[in-house]
Amino acid sequence: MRQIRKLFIAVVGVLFPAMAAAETLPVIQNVNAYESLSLNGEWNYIVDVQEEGYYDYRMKPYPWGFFRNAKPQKPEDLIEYDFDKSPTMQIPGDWNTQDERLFFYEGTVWFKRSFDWRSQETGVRSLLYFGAVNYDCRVWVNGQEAGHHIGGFTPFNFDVTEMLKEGENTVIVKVDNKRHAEDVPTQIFDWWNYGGITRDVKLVKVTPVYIEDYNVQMVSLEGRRLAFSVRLSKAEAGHTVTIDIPELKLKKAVTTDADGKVQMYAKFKPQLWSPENPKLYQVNITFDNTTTITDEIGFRTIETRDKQILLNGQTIFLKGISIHDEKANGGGRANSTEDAHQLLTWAKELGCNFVRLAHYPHNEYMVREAERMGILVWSEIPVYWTIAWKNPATFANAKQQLTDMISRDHNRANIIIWSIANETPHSAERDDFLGRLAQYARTQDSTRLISMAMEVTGASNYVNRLNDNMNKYVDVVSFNQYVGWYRDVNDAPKMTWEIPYNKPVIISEFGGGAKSGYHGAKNQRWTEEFQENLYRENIAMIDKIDGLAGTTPWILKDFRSPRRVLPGIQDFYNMKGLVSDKGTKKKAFFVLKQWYDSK
Ligand code: GCB
Repeated sequence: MRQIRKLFIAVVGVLFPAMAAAETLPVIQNVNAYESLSLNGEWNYIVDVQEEGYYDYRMKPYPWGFFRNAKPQKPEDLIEYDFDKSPTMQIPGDWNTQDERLFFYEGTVWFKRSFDWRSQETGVRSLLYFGAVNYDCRVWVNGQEAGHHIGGFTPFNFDVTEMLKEGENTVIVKVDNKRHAEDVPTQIFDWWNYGGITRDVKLVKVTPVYIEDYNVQMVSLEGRRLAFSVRLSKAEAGHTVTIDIPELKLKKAVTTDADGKVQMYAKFKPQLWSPENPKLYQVNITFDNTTTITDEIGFRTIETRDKQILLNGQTIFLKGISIHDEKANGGGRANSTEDAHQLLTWAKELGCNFVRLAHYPHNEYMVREAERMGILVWSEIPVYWTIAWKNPATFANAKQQLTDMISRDHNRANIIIWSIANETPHSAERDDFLGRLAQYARTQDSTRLISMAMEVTGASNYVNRLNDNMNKYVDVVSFNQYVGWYRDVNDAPKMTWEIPYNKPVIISEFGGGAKSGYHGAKNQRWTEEFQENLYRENIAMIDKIDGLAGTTPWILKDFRSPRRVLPGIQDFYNMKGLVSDKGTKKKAFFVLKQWYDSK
């Protein structure tokens, strides 16, 4: 099938290069383990408010778009753009913080980068990999369309082998971050819609058949059994895959079946990964005795028993905090180990053993750094607020983002919860959408817990009841509540909480805003004292909730949001951070820390 498709691409590519899309392949597991050419760095860009680089004046896609990277050939030629004379910005990076004209911009920007490439070996294939591009992107290599991707926070790769040539090559990417009601996330959301190529770009060298995905996991605590599985990029029998964990003196070779898969079990006795001992083992996986990829993998179990969460068979209280994938100091989208380390160090100082990476999959450095630092993770997709529940394309989009989130991170020991939604309004269509999504999540990963951030409905002023049909699909019941901010703080002592399910409970959000350095009485909104009091009252209130297994208050750091317009206070920041955007700790930070330290 792939051969026929390749032929089709080649023929169409010759006749009409811009229309010949390459194959969109499943995301390659552990991309950083492969030899690759980084395409990070300076890219030229053109802001295209009316998308004239893609649509003609009748709004039809046309073959003379900017992706041709045309240059005048004769003096009289009319070419009204020039990538090489256009400004540059750093990739990965959002455009909002790199060009002040683009701070609020939501629309299309074109990017171009040239690079030198030589085909040193025959039979080597090249995958063009993007860590994430927000939101809708089309990619061309040397004028041929490599592919189209939607979704702003998950990786994707195209096979561009047939499009490359010796010497100079050019990649052009059209990125559009306009919001639409049918998208995931939808039109409204409370964070900055950073546009652009926000994560790493690379050309990855793979063998003609390669390991597309592998899974290395401990399946049972008592028996300590290792489960190892592999899926090749092609359904081909007879390939040898070797797993080697030198520190455990475990080495086994297995042969793929006709589906290009292997599944193997072995007894082993690893030290267990935990927040106190975030032990990772070097794991080498070799394909056909030629290519070896190396990963760092931890082994642990996660399960629930009645209202408890058990890590490695022991009850754990999840001392968490919510985090957005945003750098400090107004720096825009995060995308490095340094960015991750900064945010996670604050979380550690707060006494956390857990973080909620809201409201979309964060960059891979964040997850890996948290794993090294012994921090457990809740990871989620941006099914947030008013999604177009009835639209099958919206469901397919959410499902693809869920697939890609799980594909990228299913070997991370620290991820214990996949969350499928946040604060969604109840309806039959929503129940159908989320029910199917939750069931699908289990088919992709049966070893982790499933949750979603729900909302309580008020039975009366002071009685809060969780009554959500989705409870049957989740392992952990989570909900957001804003007593003290959107509701009166003085009511906190009178509140009761009814959660009629025999499952652990996480308060996935609570909190309120304060401007760092602004002081006053505890009833003076926006002061640090107001936030401090709110935290005191909330902690006293939620500590009594039956089955409370953890919290992830909202939020670690003030973050940018276009919904937060109050001059002099918000100035386009959501101020609910426990640290300011500059990293200054607010008074409430120490209230939460004290509670966590006592737990
Ligand atoms: C919420 C949302 C979160 C908002 C927060 C707020 O419930 O889940 O994304 O930022 O409230 O600050 O209002």
